[in-house]
Amino acid sequence: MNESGAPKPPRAFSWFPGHMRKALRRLEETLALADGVLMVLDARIPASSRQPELEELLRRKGKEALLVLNKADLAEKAQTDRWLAFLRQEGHRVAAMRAVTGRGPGPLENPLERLRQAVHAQRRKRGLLPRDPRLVVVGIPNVGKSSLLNRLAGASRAKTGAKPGVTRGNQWVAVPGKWQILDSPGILYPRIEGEEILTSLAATSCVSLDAIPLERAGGLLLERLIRLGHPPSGMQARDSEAGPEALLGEMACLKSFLLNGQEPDLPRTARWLLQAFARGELGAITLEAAP
Ligand SMILES: Nc1nc2c(ncn2[C@@H]2O[C@H](COP(=O)(O)OP(=O)(O)OP(=O)(O)O)[C@@H](O)[C@H]2O)c(=O)[nH]1
Ligand SMILES: [Mg+2]
Repeated sequence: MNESGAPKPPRAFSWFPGHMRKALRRLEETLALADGVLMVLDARIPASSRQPELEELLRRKGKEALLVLNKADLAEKAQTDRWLAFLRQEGHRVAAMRAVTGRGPGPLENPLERLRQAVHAQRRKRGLLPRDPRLVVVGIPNVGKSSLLNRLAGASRAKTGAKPGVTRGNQWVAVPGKWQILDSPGILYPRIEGEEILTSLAATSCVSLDAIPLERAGGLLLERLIRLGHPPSGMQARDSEAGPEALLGEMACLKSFLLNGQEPDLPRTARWLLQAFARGELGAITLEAAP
């Protein structure tokens, strides 16, 4: 209760520690060197994987980012197309991508080539020799920044991993005759305002499962999957009235995740569900519909 006697709103599950501010400041310095910025989003959660502080910084610096809807192979094609249209309408240049396979820029070829021409023209005007454009890859943890860098470099040059926070320090990778690319560490924390965003981020491994209310996020994901018409196999759409915890209990029984052979093991079930979704084992599913 606060002074007026009204119940306090639930505390948003959010953190914005000092090192985030430090990361933004460091990124600000890096951006001064950058000719182009690749902002990587997860195509399954395009809204929650945007980073308002980062976008604000780019606006302030007059840097236009090329948006990359990555992991498009794990999202629904029709939804991704709607997101592309929406983001273009917002004035962004944007492409869908599967960074983890293939080589070279793929759908980023044209925008990157235009950037290259612009950088050369600008330098010529100033009487300078041409040089390869410097690209900076940014985004929240685990969206595929290092994978994208590797794809653009045509080789495994940066370490990748299924957990958030794999990249630790800044690393420049030169692709002679093409680009120089900076893989910034994935320490631009997402802004977590409310359980819905938290669930999106947990389901895509953008936040560590050890840092969140696991059962709540798992239950909410299950509820959302059912609502979206993608119940995990064995679950049925009619269960959507049951509430997240009951649904998770049902899922536990279905999977035989039981404590002492009888009690549903909710944390284990939640972890399994969130991780299975993150890996795409429940199918290609977009969690956040385009506005
Ligand atoms: N299916 C699929 N998986 C991808 C794609 N891009 C990246 N991944 C996987 O997602 C996980 C994270 O990829 P990284 O490239 O390490 O992501 P990051 O943004 O550099 O992560 P941090 O450095 O931890 O912030 C890895 O397991 C990748 O294999 C994609 O387009 N499709
Ligand atoms: Mg990385």
